[in-house]
Amino acid sequence: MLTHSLPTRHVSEFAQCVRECLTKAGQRELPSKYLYDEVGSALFEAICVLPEYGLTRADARLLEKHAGEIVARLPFPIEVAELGSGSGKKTRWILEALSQRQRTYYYPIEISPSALAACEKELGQIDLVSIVGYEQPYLEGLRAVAKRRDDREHLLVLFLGSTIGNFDRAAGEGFLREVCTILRTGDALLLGADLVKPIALLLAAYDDAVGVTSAFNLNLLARMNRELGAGFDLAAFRHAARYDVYERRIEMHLVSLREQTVAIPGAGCRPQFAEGETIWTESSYKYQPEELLEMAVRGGFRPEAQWVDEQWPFAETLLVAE
Ligand code: AVI
Repeated sequence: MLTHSLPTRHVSEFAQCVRECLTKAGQRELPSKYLYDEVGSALFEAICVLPEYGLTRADARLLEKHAGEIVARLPFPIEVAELGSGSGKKTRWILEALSQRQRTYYYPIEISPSALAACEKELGQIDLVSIVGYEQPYLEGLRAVAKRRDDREHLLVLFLGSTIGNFDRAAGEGFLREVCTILRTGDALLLGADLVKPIALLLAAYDDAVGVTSAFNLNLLARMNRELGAGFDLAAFRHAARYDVYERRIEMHLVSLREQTVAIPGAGCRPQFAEGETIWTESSYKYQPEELLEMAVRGGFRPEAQWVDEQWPFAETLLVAE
């Protein structure tokens, strides 16, 4: 696989963000993108197969079941870009359906080189599909992909797995608008988003019995220990999943179990934590199906179709740029 990458800037960016986020007054928060180092990405793969976490299976079921119909609704010829390819497993259904009618270029856009490699391994053997990876942030990568096509070619952008849920609602809508400005009229966006469901199901999905999600969350402290020489005692924090009914979001927190001061030499700070104080590490917003359509319209898209899984409320929404 050919890969376009940017110079590494992650470590210093991480250090700076840790310093800013953990030394500010009030609720401490770290951006959820930092959960995904190599260990975190492997733990996330494990989360995806947990019995409590129905989201990934629902996404895959919908794509398997409706790939033919999705592809039939797309213009021809078309190239495919995916924002956050992950391992690429779910994308297989779309690429296989497309390859029955045309040779297809597939551009996974992903900041993790190991995820790009896994994606190439998973999807590299599909006939008539060529893969060119972009090791870049989503919008930068999408701009580069959109620029390289010729006048006749349309683009299908895949934004699956409910990654939109990790933006707050306004930022999610802003992101869709940004994507739309990069696209040409008639290009498409397939958006996978997790839907509102009973609170007990959500709490179990984000605080599973085996403790994989807990390990995924605590790994952020371990990552600061590894990369920034921090002195976090992982046993002095616990994972907590909370549901905010008003905001319709799951929150992941790391709760300090005692009063403590932690040195983080690589970030040049020594944050203090009171007992019970938390570091908020992720939000996962849950949507109503029609809310996704309204949001997409405000972002410049025309809703073409929507499919909802029957076992685990999750929606696949096909949008066309106007
Ligand atoms: C990647 N993202 C959509 C997942 C989610 O459900 O918000 C991340 C995750 N966090 C805990 N479990 C899964």
